[in-house]
Amino acid sequence: MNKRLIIVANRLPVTACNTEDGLSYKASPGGLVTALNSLKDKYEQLWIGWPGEIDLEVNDPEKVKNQLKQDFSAVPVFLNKHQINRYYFGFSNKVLWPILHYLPSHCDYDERDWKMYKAVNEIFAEEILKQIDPNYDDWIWIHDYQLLLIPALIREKMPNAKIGFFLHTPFPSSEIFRAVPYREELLKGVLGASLIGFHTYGYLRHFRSSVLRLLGLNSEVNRLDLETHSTKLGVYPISIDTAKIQETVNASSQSDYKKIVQEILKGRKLILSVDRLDYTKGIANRLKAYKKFLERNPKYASQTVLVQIAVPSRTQITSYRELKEEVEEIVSEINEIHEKEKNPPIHYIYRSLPFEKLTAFYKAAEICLVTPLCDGMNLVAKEYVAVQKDKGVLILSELAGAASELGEAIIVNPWNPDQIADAIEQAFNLMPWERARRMNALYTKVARNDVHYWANSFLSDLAEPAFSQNPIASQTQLLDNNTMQEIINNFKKAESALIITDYDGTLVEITSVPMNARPDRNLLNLLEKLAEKPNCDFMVATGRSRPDMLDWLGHLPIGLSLEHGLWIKFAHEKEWLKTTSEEQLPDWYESVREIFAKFCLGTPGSFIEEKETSLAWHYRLADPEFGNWQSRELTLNLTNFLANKNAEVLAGKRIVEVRMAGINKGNVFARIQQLNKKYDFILVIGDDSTDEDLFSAAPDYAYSIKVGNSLSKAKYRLNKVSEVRNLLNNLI
Ligand code: GDG
Repeated sequence: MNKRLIIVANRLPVTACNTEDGLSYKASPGGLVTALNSLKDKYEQLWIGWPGEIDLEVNDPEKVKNQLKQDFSAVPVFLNKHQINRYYFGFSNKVLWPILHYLPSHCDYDERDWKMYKAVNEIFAEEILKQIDPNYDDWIWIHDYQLLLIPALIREKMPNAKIGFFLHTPFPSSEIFRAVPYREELLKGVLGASLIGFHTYGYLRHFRSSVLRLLGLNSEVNRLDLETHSTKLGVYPISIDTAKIQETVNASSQSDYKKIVQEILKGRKLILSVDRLDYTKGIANRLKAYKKFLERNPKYASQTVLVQIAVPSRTQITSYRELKEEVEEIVSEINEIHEKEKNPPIHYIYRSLPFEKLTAFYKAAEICLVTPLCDGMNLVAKEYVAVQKDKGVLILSELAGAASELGEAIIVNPWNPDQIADAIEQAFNLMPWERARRMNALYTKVARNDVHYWANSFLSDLAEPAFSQNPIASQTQLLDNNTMQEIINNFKKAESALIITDYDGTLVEITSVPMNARPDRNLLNLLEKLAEKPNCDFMVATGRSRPDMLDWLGHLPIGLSLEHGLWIKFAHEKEWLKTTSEEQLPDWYESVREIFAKFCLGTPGSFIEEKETSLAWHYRLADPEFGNWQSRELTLNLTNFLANKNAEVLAGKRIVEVRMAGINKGNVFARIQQLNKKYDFILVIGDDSTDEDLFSAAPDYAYSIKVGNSLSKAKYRLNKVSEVRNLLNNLI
């Protein structure tokens, strides 16, 4: 089957323009199109996105669709002005964009924008599903922050789809990201992907931390295991088409542009800045720093010119219009200060130039000044390097993703005008060999990690099935429908069956406060029905204390194994069996309680649960990362302290527990032997590490089921509590 790449982005690679002769199409700017064009030989492609504003009363949508499909392999998602205003200018650019760039002061949240963001993501998802063709091996690659909800929408309908997602912006610290309304929904949306790509490891790290803090999901550095699938996480710094840029530099048209640039320079040295006019790009800060540089070095006012190319962007948004005014005021102010000079020291261009002309500016610039306050990557920095090859100096903000790769640039803090002014001075004074050394090193990196490398490395990681990196999931098979049916049939024909299930995380969801995990009405009904089955012994096996469980389940005619097998009683037994003859509290009990108490003080939110012969330290309510560290520290402390004592340390789900050695959930099988009970059907189900003892002690013919994705000795796996309840419901 042929592979096909379905590329989904807010904008199609071509934008519709209304001309007197009807619609025409021009290439949308940006490196993504170039990047993916280079893959055309390898993969057939289909683009899905917004084609720009098209009046569908004047233009027949079917005709537009056919033309886009035929000429550009593109499928339009038609959006009207109202939809674009709320989804794109509204939620995407007035909420997500500023927060993703650490500038929440630019946020302007309107509930209606969020609703439209959701609705438009759904429209995109529907279009993608419509385009899926069973004759192809379709891979879906979704781009950027405007479309965060799509991966989960597709996953819901196509559980095995190959979905890639690439974020072109930064991903900020969880402390900032938590300010996004509906942040959980957005995270869950993007986690529908099989692979999520970021420009830098820093962004990936922040994403993991948000997922942990806001959704409570732990992840590996490169993978996150969810109930329905695994999502890989990776770092793919986007780049440029270096070879193509070199072609442009060598093209004959360059000489005309060179002349135009020389007319602006009039023999002066060029400092170049190129940005979309966006508050993240630090244009005002940079101009103020240039003002400082001129104050300190007045002679440069006649010898240099700063060309600021500002490409109009998102002009519908007030803060962008205000920024334009602010920048223009600073430019006039600086030029007025130096009015006695023949030519003003800042040349401001507010429009988009043909790329060939931009290249002529890159070529002529002695310095390229790239000082965003925050930037996912910044391709301008890389383009300058590609054009210069062995000359020129790049001054680069440490807050651009590109800084993590381009260390040979002069790196500055964009918030510090003195540092930028110093960097300009330093750049002008660098020895020629030092300039060449830095630029050569930069060029080697940019040429090697070009945009083709970027796209190929993302797609080759997407090609790997997520589960292949997940040894856990592959050992324990997902319980499929056939096995489920087999279990049901064998249970029904069994003469004597035994079912043992864990409680928290198996029959009920884990709650942050353990006492909130009371059984609900449905569960009590289910357990009652199972208890009524004449051919079945049903038992709940839990680490919980006797008082808790007697209060919650004591009235039911079911078996109970409590405190990890310390207390065992089958349904029709009168007496509890205590699996130890010790009557006293264990000798380590008081000391362990003291150690736990010390950790409680040092770990806000954690607390101790005391049971008859065991103690548990819970950290579900503590900061998840800090709680994890502290639990490791505590486990280490306890293991040393208990080395020659009759005790075991268990690290479970957000819990560290100390119990008497040799007492575990598996003890129930020894009791079964003592009682000489014989079963021809056994089913054991659990989610936590303490349930592994149950799985190991069960006879070979037993069905064992792990709930969740972590490593297990169980034969089968179910994803969630509701699936366990569904299986049990099928048995009654
Ligand atoms: C987003 C992220 C990330 C600029 N002026 C003209 C022109 N440009 C082209 C440049 C460059 C592109 O626009 C700008 O790319 P950047 O990366 O600098 O910035 P964003 O537009 O904010 O892009 C960014 C990027 O996505 C990719 O993931 O790096 O962090 O914010 O290619 O050449 N092109 C033409 N005329 C101009 O006047 N033709």
